[in-house]
Amino acid sequence: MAALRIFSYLPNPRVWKATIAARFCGVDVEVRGASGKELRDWLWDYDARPLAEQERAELASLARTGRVGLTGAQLFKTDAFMAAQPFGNVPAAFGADGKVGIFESNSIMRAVARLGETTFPLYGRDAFEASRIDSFLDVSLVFARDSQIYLLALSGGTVDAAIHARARDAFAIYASGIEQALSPARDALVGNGISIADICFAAELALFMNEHARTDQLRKQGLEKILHAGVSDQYPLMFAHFARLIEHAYFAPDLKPYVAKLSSKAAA
Ligand SMILES: N[C@@H](CCC(=O)N[C@@H](CS)C(=O)NCC(=O)O)C(=O)O
Repeated sequence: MAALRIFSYLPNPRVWKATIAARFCGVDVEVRGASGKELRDWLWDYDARPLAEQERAELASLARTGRVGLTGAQLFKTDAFMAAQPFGNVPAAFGADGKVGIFESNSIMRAVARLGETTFPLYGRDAFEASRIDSFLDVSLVFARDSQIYLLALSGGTVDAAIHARARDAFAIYASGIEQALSPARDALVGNGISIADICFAAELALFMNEHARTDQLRKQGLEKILHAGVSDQYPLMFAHFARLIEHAYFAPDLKPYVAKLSSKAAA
């Protein structure tokens, strides 16, 4: 039985924070899920599974209205799911018995790092390194919040100048800090080796690249791309670090095809 089970819409770079960490640490992680659209017809539970039409009718009392991403959708979340996952979000992770729920993708990734700490020190070598890693995870979540609002508005056709400006500023603050942390020529955000700070960074930047797939929305609103053609010259160390991480054997299986697909949309 896997040490951790994760349920989510797929593909989802936030789930890959955990699967990349799992490769470093030799932790067995099981991922269950389907596209966001299909998850509307799934039972949201430790034992998550697709529901047949008749089952959906029988379980109508479980239906809860989605609020983030799956806004307005009727989602079949069991009481046990809500007990383990009080915010009702995905990715949703569970310990092996399904009783302990872990939510927030950064915390799910931390769980993997802790489970595999004797194999690889992904969560730092001492209290100070671990806390500095937490600092990067915290700033990444602040960026991720504005990034999520922006990407959902882009995919939902509701982006406006205010949402765009907030995401642009959030990206500039995040990217400047990452650039500074990598100066003058560092190849990891904390200490001397890859940590979950680097994994989180790579996953969040990959997710943000979904902007490339929504240029028509931006054009309609007369807005500029945040990841415009010259952005890698503004943050050269950050983009070089990203490029290195994407090629890494433990990152590549998840992130490389995803980033390649979005990069090709940027080029188009
Ligand atoms: N910051 C969270 C984001 C989780 C999140 O917002 N998930 C949304 C989908 S993008 C969700 O599960 N929505 C379900 C609902 O609204 O009921 C993380 O990194 O895990």
